[in-house]
Amino acid sequence: MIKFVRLFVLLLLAFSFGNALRAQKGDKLKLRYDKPAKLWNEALPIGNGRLGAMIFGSPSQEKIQLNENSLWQGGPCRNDNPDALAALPIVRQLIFSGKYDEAQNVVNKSFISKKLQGASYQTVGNILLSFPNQKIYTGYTRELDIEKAIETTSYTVSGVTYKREIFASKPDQVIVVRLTASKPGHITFSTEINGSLQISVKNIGRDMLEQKGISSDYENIKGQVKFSTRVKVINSGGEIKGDSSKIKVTNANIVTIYVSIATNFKNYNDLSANDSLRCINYLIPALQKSYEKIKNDHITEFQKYFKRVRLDLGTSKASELTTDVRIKNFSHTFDPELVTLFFQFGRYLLISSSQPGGQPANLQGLWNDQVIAPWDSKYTVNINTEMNYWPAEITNLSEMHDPLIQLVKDLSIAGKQTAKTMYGAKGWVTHHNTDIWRICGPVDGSFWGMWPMGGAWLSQHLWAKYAFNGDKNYLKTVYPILKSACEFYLDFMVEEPKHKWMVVCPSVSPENAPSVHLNSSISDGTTMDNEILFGLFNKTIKAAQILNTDTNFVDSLREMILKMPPLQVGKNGQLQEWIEDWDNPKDTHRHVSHLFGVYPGNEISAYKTPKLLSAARTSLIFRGDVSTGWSMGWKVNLWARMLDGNHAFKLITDQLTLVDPASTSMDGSGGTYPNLFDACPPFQIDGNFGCTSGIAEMIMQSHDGAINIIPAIPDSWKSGSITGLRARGGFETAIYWENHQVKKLIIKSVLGGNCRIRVPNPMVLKSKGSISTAVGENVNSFYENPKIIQPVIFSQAGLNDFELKKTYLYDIQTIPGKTYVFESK
Ligand code: FUC
Repeated sequence: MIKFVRLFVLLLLAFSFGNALRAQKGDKLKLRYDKPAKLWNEALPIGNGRLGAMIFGSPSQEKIQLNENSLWQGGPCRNDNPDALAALPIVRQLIFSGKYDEAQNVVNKSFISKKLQGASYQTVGNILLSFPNQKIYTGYTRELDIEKAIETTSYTVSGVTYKREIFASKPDQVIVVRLTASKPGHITFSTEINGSLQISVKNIGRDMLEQKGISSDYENIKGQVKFSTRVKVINSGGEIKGDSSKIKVTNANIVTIYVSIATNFKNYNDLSANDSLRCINYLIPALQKSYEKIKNDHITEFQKYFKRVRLDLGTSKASELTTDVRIKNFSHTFDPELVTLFFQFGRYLLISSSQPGGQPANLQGLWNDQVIAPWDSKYTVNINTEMNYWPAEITNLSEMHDPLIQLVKDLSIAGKQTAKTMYGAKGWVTHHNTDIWRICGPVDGSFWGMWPMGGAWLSQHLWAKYAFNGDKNYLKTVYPILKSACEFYLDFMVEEPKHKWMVVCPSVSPENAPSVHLNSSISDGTTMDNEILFGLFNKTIKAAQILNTDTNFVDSLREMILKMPPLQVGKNGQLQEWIEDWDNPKDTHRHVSHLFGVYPGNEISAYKTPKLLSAARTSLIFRGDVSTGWSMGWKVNLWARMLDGNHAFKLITDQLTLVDPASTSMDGSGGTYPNLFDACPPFQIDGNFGCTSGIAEMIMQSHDGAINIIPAIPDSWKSGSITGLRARGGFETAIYWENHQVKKLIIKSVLGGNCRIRVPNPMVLKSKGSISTAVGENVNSFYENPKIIQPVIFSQAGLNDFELKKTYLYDIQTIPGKTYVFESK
């Protein structure tokens, strides 16, 4: 009997251990559903940076919606408005005499592009696989494994279990669909391809379809992006035949489908590639490889990036439910793994939509099923495009940053002509939108477009890549772009009459208008512009110093910084959004532009400028929490920088609010669609990326003189760990915390230099090296923060001191390539 009980206990243990393993392995990094997608916002995304697909997973008809990232409306073009040059002094005069409405009229007439408001990113079309007699099924599952980047659908019909496995391979540049069944001879279906831009579809032999198409016209520009798609079907067993633009497979055992797509796009000025040849050249080598090899190579390549970061915030039973239900339940259940999944999904999306050599992730990343997408799925550079890249460095995906760096390089060339034609200025400029043709002129109307700051913000990504990796050769290649961006503002900035400050004029605080002149947003010297330029000028100064060049130019930048408007705290104790105290405490506008200095900038921070951070906090409270998806994503980062983990978590909770997949209305409130895509609404990928970066900033920050470990952990993340986050100055971290105390910290130093850590509890160094309590400024130059101009604080502003929790600050001298292990004392 005793033996029997022992055996039973052992079996029970083995069983529960097995279950625990299953729960951990099976559910953690998967999006799971128990029904097919009816709508696009339920379908699941795969991508290899260039090719993207959304998979619906219906048993009787699989729909795979396709994208290729260079398929955009129109062709090479420019949209500068030359009338601006003569109108510039008039507009400035009107602004400086308070005639904002009149200034706005002139801007709309003479500055905003007369043609070409930006081209739309377009869909290739859909592959449809029609399976007869599969309307009634059981055991349906559909999942996206974001650790392997594979989508799987499985279900049972009449005792046969069918499985579809789909992925987009980076090494082999094709999308692969694998169909299997639990019994031989049961796979019967027909394949077709359609799309609004398609010109022709035909069969090539019995097992291939070829689709040809061209992008649509855009205003007066002819559609010139040609594309070719080939769908090759390989069956094992059964029969295959091609007929009337379809391929029919009957009674096969296994089927593999290879999808190759290519365009004639070489770069924004050149459409001379041969799309057909490219398409074949991608396909042929892929067909030489076995399915297993293509799949393994795909997983290896994807995991090279993905596995760099692991996050554990704890587990709960909630993760057993399907993803849509978990989003629905999130606000009232404890589901830390949904946060982990959402965080890692952002990294998955960046790896899948932004690969070196390709286009950067646009407003929808890589995924768009329309011919004219919402906001054309362009690059909105007054927040959205930059937000896409916030997770790139901190979450250890620096290579994924490269397409954005290339975009900035392109714009620095295209934008030179804009600077000259429109403003008679040196350097380069771009406004609030650009597209694959790298337009740089202002679009959409002055409310949005009259913002000559896109280049200045984007350029800071050039610096960010250096700040995390310290590669001086890289810095040398991007320095001329930083310099040329600064040259534009040195020429363009003008003295305003009241305080004699040098300002950007005309401009807007993105998409917002002061309540005092509601109908016009036009203004000068806005806080965001000043903060962006403070960042750009100081980063350029630093780059010049590192490269030992341009001392006179550095002096001119220094002089300009001293003449710019200081940060100002207004009568409500808030950080002013505009040059005058026009802020309305009831203004809940989605853009929080004036808080640029808190995040992504670092002009305002907890340890350096606590009073200003307190004013920024007041502004953030005025703006409220719930807003568009991307706005909430930004606020997660902002609350993290305000060291308030609970408020940051509140924003994550607001973001993880289930939005009806049918709701795409632009004035709905934001949240998350069932497929974990951010709902602005409509779908915009920026909110995904913003939240991923915000979660990282809650756990580790490196902008304020030290590597700050668990600076903004909410009460509910009592214990957890994260490995692989990167800090400025080439430090890679592994962080383990328990009961809100750092238990263990491992730091790998890539570049060497002083490593200053800020921790909530005393630590000791367990590995070789010496640790000391930090005093004075951090001598590591990556941690040197520029001095800010004395802010102007309204005398009765009633500013509170920013409350700082007790922390411990240590210094350790590091050697390149060495790892340092700290434990709690
Ligand atoms: C800006 C935002 C909108 C939207 C659009 C693409 O205009 O204000 O909310 O995100 O970009």
